[in-house]
Amino acid sequence: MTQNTTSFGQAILDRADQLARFSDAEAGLTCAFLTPAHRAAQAQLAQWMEEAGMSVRIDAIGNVIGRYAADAAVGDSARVLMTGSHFDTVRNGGRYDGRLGILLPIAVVGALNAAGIRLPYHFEVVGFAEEEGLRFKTSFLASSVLAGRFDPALLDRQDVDGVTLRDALAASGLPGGGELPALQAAAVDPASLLGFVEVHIEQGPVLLHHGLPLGIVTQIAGSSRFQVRVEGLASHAGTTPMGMRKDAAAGAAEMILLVEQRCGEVPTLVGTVGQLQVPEGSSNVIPAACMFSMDIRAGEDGIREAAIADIVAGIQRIAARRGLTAKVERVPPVNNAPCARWLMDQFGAVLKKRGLQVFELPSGAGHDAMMMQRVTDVAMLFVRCGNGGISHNPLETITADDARQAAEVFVDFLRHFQPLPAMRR
Ligand code: HGY
Ligand code: MN
Ligand code: MN
Repeated sequence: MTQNTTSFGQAILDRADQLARFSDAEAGLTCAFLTPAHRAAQAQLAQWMEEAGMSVRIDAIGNVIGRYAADAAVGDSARVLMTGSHFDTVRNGGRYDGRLGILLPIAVVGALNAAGIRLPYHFEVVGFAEEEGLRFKTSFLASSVLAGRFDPALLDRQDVDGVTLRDALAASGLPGGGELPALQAAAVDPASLLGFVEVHIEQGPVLLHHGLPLGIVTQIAGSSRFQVRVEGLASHAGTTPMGMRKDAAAGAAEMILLVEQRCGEVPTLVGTVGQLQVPEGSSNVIPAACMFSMDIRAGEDGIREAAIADIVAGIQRIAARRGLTAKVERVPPVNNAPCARWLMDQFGAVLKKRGLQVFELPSGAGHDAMMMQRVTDVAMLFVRCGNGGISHNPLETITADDARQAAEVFVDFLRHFQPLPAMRR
């Protein structure tokens, strides 16, 4: 296949720039689920997929799914190799997190189509509508629908303006109008899948430090998220003696330090409090309430669960000692997801053939592949992250040459892809 390789990588980066213009905020890139910017990004992706030669559908949660149909000679028996990643972002995020894993396969399909090459299987590219949880404090909302793992309780979850997920979907004009049966019917039939592969920026410094453009992911670290509400008693900041206070914010501060201390005890364990609020607080009133998020992750589920048990018990101990109450609400956890050796090896064979080092590394970040791993085998190709490996930050970057190499590896992978003879599920 001939392709203009110099422009291949730059074209992908240019599209990431174009997509980043659809933002909820004037400065930087914020693309939360079902905002006008999000709908514009969705429409743009659908257009690019069609131009690349795919037929496009949009499902009940807003996923954009492009299909590059199998070679007609394969007939009705063709199954689907799926790829994709998310197009929502964190607040003031980077332009490659998630999006690279949609834009790169679209470019790859465009090149295959231009060269008149069809694959012996259907190849589907999914733009997942929501992964980061920014608006409804969920995680993997869109891939959970596709994987048939949608939690109906999430329909009642509210955004900061009190709009429920159910109402947001009903107002969106998406097929199914937010009705549960439509969300359930959007699940893919696992028997139709050959596997799921995701290209993603590494979001860390490992490939950069090793001087390598690409890496193959071994497993994706499990994660648990919580919302904690601490309640105390509002009283006068000038007249209440220090020993007589029920200060919810001071209690929360001690709890946050506990998260830091406990998660610092084990190398692969990490814990983050990324949101912290004193609702309706005043500078001269002792805080009656304090709310914070917790995100706890580890490469092993047992290590994560042990830390959570200690932290939740510690939160209750701190609350009791201070005369406070603490309510800990847990978002359904996502367990550690191993990648499939047979798929990893097919990526490895391509890297080797192309003279690239076969380098394997675990992912500390969560990805849509974790949810898809519940219904099919998955693999991930990581692309080097520049600027010291920073991500969830506007400084996140990749080079055009690394994007080119990733796209070429992906083309090679697709053209030599061998399905597993007997699917494991
Ligand atoms: O939070 C994560 O790991 C991912 O970026 N959603
Ligand atoms: Mn992210
Ligand atoms: Mn991501």
